[in-house]
Amino acid sequence: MKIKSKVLVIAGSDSSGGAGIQADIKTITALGSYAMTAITAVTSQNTVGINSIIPIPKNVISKQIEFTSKDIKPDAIKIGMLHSESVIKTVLKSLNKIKVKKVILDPVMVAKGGQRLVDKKTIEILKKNLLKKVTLITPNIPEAEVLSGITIKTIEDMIYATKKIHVLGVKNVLIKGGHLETKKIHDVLLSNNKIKIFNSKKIITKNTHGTGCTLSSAITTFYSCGKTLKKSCELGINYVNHAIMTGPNYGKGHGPINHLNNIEIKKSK
Ligand code: PXL
Repeated sequence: MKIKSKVLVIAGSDSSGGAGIQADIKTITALGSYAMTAITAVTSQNTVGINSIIPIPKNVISKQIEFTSKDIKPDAIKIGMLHSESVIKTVLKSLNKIKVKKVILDPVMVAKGGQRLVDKKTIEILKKNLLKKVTLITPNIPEAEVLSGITIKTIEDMIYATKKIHVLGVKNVLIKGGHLETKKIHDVLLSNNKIKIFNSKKIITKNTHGTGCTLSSAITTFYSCGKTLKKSCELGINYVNHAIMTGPNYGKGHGPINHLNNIEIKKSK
């Protein structure tokens, strides 16, 4: 298979392999592109919870981004967990230097088990400074509530929240509807001042660890290959739905999904 594009991921490491940088690399690779990484923090975790988060020093984060990109220029960047104000400022400086146009931000704030991954001040800096540099942001409902300042209970609320977040300076907004108590799942995209709603079947499972990381990486990969943002979202959502449906059911808590669902592996005899 010929490699289709190059994607740089700026995110945290998840030792359990289901979320974070590990999910990002698997997704980008499964979809046929080349993954590069800048690790912001190292978490020790399993499917039940997080044991520790160790930050990577600022200068090491900026070196990973700048030194890597100087040699192999990414077609697009996916940003995941930025756990502190200083990490956001560091990433911003590096983004300004490497000048990559396609930047997708998954504003990771809370882990699947409910544990907070970033503090309040970090969220303020993200809103004030980072959003302007981003092509698309992909919050889930709790993250969209924090960013928009409104309570989200319905699809109409989701649409309103996309507009509130757009006003903060980010060009395109995809709010993921998985947390709402609707019959189907509705993901709402605001792009070019138009609303598009993607409807998916709800899959009843506790194994959804890393769905957010996986979706944003899938969207980034499709987008890096030249697809439109709308098409990239549609294809990304489809990929994650299949990954959930074919999940391996590992671990005692929120297990991982199947990142390889896009690949037909031929069995050798
Ligand atoms: O899924 C959010 C997420 C992102 N990044 C890292 C994580 C998690 C959740 O566990 O550990 C590193």
